[in-house]
Amino acid sequence: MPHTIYILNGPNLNLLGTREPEIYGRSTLAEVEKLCRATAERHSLAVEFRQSNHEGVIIDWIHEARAARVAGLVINPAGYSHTSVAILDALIALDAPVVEVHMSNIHAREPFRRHSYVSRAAHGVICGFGIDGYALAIDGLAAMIDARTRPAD
Ligand code: CA2
Repeated sequence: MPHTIYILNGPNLNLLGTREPEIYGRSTLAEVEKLCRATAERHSLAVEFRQSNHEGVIIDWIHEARAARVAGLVINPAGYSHTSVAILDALIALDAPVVEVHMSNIHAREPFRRHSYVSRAAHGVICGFGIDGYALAIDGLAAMIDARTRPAD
């Protein structure tokens, strides 16, 4: 059975490719999903790829990932990065590596975007690489999963 990773996307990311191309590029979320599936396949990882505009739904999916004992999780919490202690708490309860991804460089934007509550629960954070950040996040997560599951010698 392949290891499964969850890739969760927060509010408004369903609109990707339709607005603000100078910040987020022209790719759609469907194209991001395709990139994620191709990247995960190279690491023999199965993918659950989801997007929601609702904080509670995202929290329920993190609980679902916990119950399913997923190998790891990639999350772009979008606007909730900067507001959600509840998503942070759900991620803290997940016993698997978490990589937070942002397409834009949040540190070079408005001051309110420079802090992410979610980062406290993240094993790695990637920002500023556009949608390629998702592929980088999966590569990094795969290395973390390998390190955790490799038998000790
Ligand atoms: O850079 C990122 O990936 C963000 O997580 C994107 C969020 C933003 O609130 C974060 O500060 C940084 C925004 C997601 C909404 O994306 C849209 C893209 C195109 C059109 C409309 C929304």
